[in-house]
Amino acid sequence: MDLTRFQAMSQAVIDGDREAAAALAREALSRGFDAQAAVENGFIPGLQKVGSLWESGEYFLPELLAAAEAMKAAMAVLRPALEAGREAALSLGKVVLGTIEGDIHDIGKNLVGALLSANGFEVVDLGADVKIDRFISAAEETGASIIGLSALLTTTMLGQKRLVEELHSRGIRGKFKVLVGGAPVTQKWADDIGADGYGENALAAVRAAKALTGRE
Ligand code: B1M
Repeated sequence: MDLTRFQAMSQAVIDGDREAAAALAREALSRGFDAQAAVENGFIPGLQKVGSLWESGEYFLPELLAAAEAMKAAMAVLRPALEAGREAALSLGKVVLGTIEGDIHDIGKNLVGALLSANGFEVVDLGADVKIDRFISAAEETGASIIGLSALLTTTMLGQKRLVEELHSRGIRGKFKVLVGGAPVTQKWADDIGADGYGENALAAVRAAKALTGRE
């Protein structure tokens, strides 16, 4: 895909233009372009730019929301292609996934879910703003081997730490692997809180999940 198409994707998100974002996503698929490249080189850079415009005070909440909606419109078109190639028979195990309580950001989490799914994991997506107790009970109920926690706010990152502590205090820390990620999350943070894995992006999350299940 040429640079101008990626730039157009990015611009559609910056403009908060849902129709343009969806149309560009459809065009990419109809031309046989790689859905993941469209997300990572086209749409995500647009959202990153929106984040900078917000930080510098040029964008306000309505623009942030419109950008998120445009990103979601593109993802709705691309998601089936992102998940394609999944082999029904293959299951690397279950991952209970969600964004931590107090945090409604779910675009990155959805992307991680789509790629985990595409790579043979069964994903139990609890959504966003999920309480710690809900993560643990869903993992127990579904027999998941991994609990995946997304956090986009420096405040909600603390929820990842609390979940690990809660597993310890219930005496079930060894039962689940904890995978963490999200824009403010780092490998150091993951190590500090005693998480088992960290993904800087969705692909890294898949690699980490595979490593945690001994598949890589
Ligand atoms: Co908000 N927001 N937002 N926002 N928002 C950020 C995160 C912020 C960095 C913007 C900024 O100031 N530059 C800032 C946080 C600052 C901080 O905590 N230090 C911020 C803020 C402040 C807020 C509000 C508080 C604003 C307000 O109301 N005053 C509010 C919070 C509400 C709440 O949650 N309680 C808020 C609201 C929103 C919207 C609703 C408008 C919208 C979210 C819509 C939605 O998700 N449904 C929104 C958006 C869009 C953003 C930015 C611009 C983009 C986030 C995004 O989707 N990125 C963001 C700025 C930024 O991140 N640069 C910002 C694209 C996505 C693909 O990347 O989510 O990082 P990301 O996911 C990546 C990796 O992190 C990783 O893989 C993904 C794919 O590569 N990953 C994992 C993610 N989860 C993972 C889990 C894993 C492994 C990897 O394992 C389980």
